[in-house]
Order: sequence, then structure tokens, then C-alpha cells
Amino acid sequence: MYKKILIANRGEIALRVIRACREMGIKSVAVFSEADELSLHTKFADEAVCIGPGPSNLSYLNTQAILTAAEVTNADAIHPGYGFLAENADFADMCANHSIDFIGPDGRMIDSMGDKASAKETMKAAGVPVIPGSEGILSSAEEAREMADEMGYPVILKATAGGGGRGMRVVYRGEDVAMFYGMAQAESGTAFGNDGLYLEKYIENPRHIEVQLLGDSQGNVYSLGERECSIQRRHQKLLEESPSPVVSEALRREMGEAAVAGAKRVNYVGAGTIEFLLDKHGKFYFMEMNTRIQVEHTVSEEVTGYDILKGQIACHAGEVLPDWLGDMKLRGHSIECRINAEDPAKNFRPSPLLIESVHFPGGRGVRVDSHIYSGYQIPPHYDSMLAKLVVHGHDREEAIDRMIGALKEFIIEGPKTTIPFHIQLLENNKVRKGNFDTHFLESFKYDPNRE
Ligand code: MV4
Repeated sequence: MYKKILIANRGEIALRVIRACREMGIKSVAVFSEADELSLHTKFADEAVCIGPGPSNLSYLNTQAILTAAEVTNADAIHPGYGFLAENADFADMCANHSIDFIGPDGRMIDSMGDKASAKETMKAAGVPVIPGSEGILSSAEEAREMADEMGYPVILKATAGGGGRGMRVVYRGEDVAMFYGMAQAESGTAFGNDGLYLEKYIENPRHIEVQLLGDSQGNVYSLGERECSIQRRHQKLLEESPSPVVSEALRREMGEAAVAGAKRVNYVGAGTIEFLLDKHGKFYFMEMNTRIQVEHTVSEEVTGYDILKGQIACHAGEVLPDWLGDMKLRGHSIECRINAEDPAKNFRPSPLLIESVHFPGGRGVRVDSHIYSGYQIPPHYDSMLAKLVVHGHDREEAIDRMIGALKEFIIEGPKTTIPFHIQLLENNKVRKGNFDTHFLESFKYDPNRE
């Protein structure tokens, strides 16, 4: 097992990794920017090393500074958390060249899943259902037009280097294919340095459902159930839950088996997620694979009772997963609300202010993963998530009621937050009935005058 892990991240996920390390008897090393000197990960890790000024490109993305910190502290592995360097193939390769374990897949795996068209072909070859469309990259706008005319509209053009909603164009009429093709190609060339596009039938009003996977170095891969992530705003998830209110026991087994087959095909090791779109006929299709621990792994932990962070570290250290993970039953229902320092009355404008005071909710089935404290100054350089409020109940209704109670107990003085937005969301009838899709928030009306 590792003796010391350096955490190349900040905020709640850095604390999450520190806690897992502590329970596993592993020493932790924090790296921090000048803006994070007073952050909790800096205080709670066994050691802390400053890696540069506040802006991310000078600190949390500074691969040389991070590797140097790992070398001077004698760390044997680096945990990247999510965001920052978590899916940076060059950094994974650099770690390997320095004989430091990167707690994530190797550079080749990151690259092959980062290229969305090739990831899709790989999954298709493994028998995972994929959305009908082009095989690999399109060679011209004319090819796109012919294919779209044949399969019928609407279709969607996607940047192969995109993902997470970036570089996509929905096309409803043949006359528009050429123009949208040109726009998407130019944009993705500029944004990603790769202008490859592929085409798919556009699935209207799908749900976003993803399967949590964990694989060990012996070739065992297990599904830890699905998460419902359809409540998103501009591709930022706001609320996640497990299980999905629309996934039956039979569908769960089918999606889990498909995801496991996909991950086994590429010899996947560690924590990973396969994202699916579920259409209104109950058919699911591969969308993307994420090769990192995700923000919302917590809801899967609550319903499986399994510590995914510790499992992820153990897998990279060469331990074999227990075989009972293969017949995991989900217990009860878990929901996560992302509490962001954003003003929901002002188009979710960031509000990076001083936390004048904070009170965390508590009680049975309430978990708060957060790095904030009274007197904490939110740095302006990073994302705006302040806390993940996670509840667990014996069923969905209890979880929703428990979440509303916890949200009402959660007091944050200083910045504007998404807390009041979440209360109204969970009081909405469609949300309570589980009747929503990925477009739900586009029409949801938040009332800033209701308390
Ligand atoms: C789609 C789609 C409909 N049909 N592909 C958005 C994120 C990126 N991973 C792919 N996305 C989509 N791909 C086809 N063929 C609809 C979306 C989509 C979406 C997906 C998941 C969650 C929220 C979304 C919001 C808008 C569009």
C-alpha cells in the first residue's frame, strides 16, 4: 500500500482524499496556492507545500511545481481529484516518468476516452449500445448532409475533442447542415486544437444516467449502481441522486452489465463512470466515459455503503476488490445538492465573498462534504462550489423531505448561495414525482421573492 499520497487539488475533494488516506494509514501531502494558505486542506493534510500564485494555471495546473512537491516530500502517488489535472494525459505520463503513481488511468486511456468518437467506437465494439450516427470522424459537410438526410432530423454534430456539452450543434433541417458544420468545426479547432466532428441522431428530452464503476488490476470491474444527473444547468449538475427514479431492477442490471463490459474491454483500473442517455422509450445509449472520481460519487457511497475513494486508492495500489461488490444491492435513496456561491436570482452570478458565519445541518442521514468555515474568504480564482449536502433516506420521499429540512438548517452568511433554489426545486411537483429530463431547468422558474 502507498505510504504517502500528494493531493493535486483543493476544496472539498482535497479534504475527501485526506480523510480516506487517514483511514487507510497513508500520510497526505497538500499542495496549495497563495490564495489557499488558509484553506482547510492546507491545515488538515500531514504536510503542505505552496506551489504558486492564486490563478490555477500558475498553481493547481502547474505540473512541474506539483511533481517537484511530490519529489521533495517523497510521495509515492498523486491523487488528482476532479477537474484541474484529473484528465490530463500529459500529466499522467509525467507522473509515470517520475515513478510516481497517478491515481487515475494512464495517459493512453485518458486520451482514448477523451476522443469522444473513438471512445464511442470502442464501446460499440464491446457491445455497449451507442446512438446511431457516423462511424468515427466526418470527412466533409457533404458527408454529414447525406447521412443526416438518410437518418432523418434532428441530428447533432459533436466535436470529438469536446465533451461535457462543449462543441455541439443540433440541426433540424438539411439546409442548415453545411453552416452548422462549418461553425462547429471552426469552434472546436479553436477551442481544442482538434476540429474533428461526428454526427448522431439527436435524442429529444433524454435523461442523463451514469453508472459508477470500480476496476482492479486483476481485471475485475464492478458496477456500484447508477446516478440520475438530469437536473443540470448549462451542463453543470446541480442535484444528483441514486438510484434513478426511473431505473427498474432489470434496467439497472442491463446498464450495469453494459458499463462493466465497456470498462473490461479497455482493461479499466480505478474509479470511472460511464454516462448514458436514456430516451423516452427506456432505451439507453453510451455517451461518454469519465476517467476520474466525480463530484457526485457520494450518492453512490450512501446507497452502497462502500467507500469509493478508498476503493479507488486500493485498486491503484494493486489490491483486489472483494467479490461481493458483484452482487451489490442499493439500499434506500440518496440525493446530493451542490451548494454554490452563486446568486440564483441573478442568473447564477458568482458571489465569492467572505463567509461571515456558517452553520452546517446535521441529524440522521445527513452528510456535508465542505471546506468552508466561519471567517473563510472564498478565493475568486476557482469554481464556486462551497459544499455538497448529501442525504440518505429509506426511500426517495424520505430523502427529499430530509434534504429540504437540511437545506433550511444550512445557514451561510456572506455570499449568495444556491440553497434557496434547491428548496424550491425539491418542492416542485415534477421533481417530487421524478418526472423530469435534461431540459427541466430550462423552464423551471425560481422565485427570488419566496423565502
Ligand atoms: C446528446 C443529446 C441528445 N442526442 N446526444 C450533452 C453533454 C454531452 N455529454 C452530450 N450531450 C448531449 N448529447 C444526442 N445524440 C443531448 C445532450 C444534452 C445533454 C446530455 C446530458 C445532460 C444534459 C444535456 C443537456 C443538453 C443536451
